Amino acid sequence: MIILHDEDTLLHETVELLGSKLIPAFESPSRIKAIVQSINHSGKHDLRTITASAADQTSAVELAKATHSTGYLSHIQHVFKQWLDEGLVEEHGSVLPECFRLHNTANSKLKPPKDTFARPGYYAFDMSSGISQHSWRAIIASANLAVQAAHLLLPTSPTSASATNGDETEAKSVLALCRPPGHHCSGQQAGGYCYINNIALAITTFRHFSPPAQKTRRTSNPHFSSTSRLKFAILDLDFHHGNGTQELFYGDPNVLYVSIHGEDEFPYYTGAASETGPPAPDPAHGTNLNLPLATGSSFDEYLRKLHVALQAVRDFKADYLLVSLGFDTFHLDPLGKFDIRTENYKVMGWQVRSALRDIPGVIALEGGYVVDRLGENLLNFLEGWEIAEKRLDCVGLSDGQATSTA
Ligand code: SP5
Ligand code: ZN
Repeated sequence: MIILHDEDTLLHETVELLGSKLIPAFESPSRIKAIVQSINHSGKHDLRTITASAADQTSAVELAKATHSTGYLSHIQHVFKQWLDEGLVEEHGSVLPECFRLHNTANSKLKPPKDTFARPGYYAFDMSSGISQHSWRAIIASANLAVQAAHLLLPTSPTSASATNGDETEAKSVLALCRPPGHHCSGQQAGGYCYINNIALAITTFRHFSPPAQKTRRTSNPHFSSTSRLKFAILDLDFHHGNGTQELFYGDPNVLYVSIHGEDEFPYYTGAASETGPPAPDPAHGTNLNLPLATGSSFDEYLRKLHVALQAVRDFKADYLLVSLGFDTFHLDPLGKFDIRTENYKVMGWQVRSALRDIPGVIALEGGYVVDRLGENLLNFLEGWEIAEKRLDCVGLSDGQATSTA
């Protein structure tokens, strides 16, 4: 597997509230360090450490404008310095929101508050989206990884990757070690550790850079001026519902969003099975599929939902697959509540890729907070994925039986 990593993603370091205590955020640089170390140690994958050039950064910001408002992006980029200059935060501190958007009858047209101190609450929906000194660099590096992953899968890409042994095969899937993650944020609100929706940027990249023959129909994204008839399927396997991704593509008939997530868990207000897209006869009706799963569920119960999800993705006949991959479904995760074990991820990876074998796929990392188990969980998922992709035989992966070892 080609795996993309950028060391700048380690620069974002913030805090969050646990009860009334401020603690280092669970979403920490050590997550990526642990994953990179495990990948290197395994010697199994084509890990490419890249650094976003100035042009890459500019391009990522331009692509992000199809997804996020310019006011929001500018806020995320500049708020730390503004707070620092006004003495509101210390050099090694974090910007956190105070007062959130207030829904009210009299003044429904909300605008950013004039007070710098109040603005983070306008551009966030929770308090786990703090901004530190170098967060912006990490956020852009993370987004760029998703963009570069998409570039590697484009049919005409000169960098379209051959395997490490130099054979002619084009890459079928690329994993982007995104950090910070992306699936909780949409237009102009950060939240759940997310600032830019990395998956959305990958989709915008496909739409923008695909050969002209594939770009004949106008997209439904009002911010995106190009045209495209490409279809995308997003499979969200993080423990939490990807409210941001759902929101971005809810009205888009060319993007299917499917998610398996903890029922009634964070982000609490989205993720119900009743959220199926705009009402018929809207063409986007039925292009959103939420599969909430009770907390405490076993891997067998998870697999039943996964089969429903994979059938929906197959039926959609997408040109590209995007996987939001979170390991907070792990049984020990501090923020997740499923009973999924390390060896189960091999089955999960196999199930996904064997059902969707021929669709070029970008996998973007989302959550997962048991730092010292992240590497092995990811390696298991990739092993199952590659067994399926290469059509190798492996006993036990098709029926979840590879669950009893280790
Ligand atoms: C990308 C991602 O996984 N974001 C998740 C952010 C979740 N943040 C809030 C979770 C609240 C859980 N309640 C605290 C339980 C402490 N044991
Ligand atoms: Zn999560």
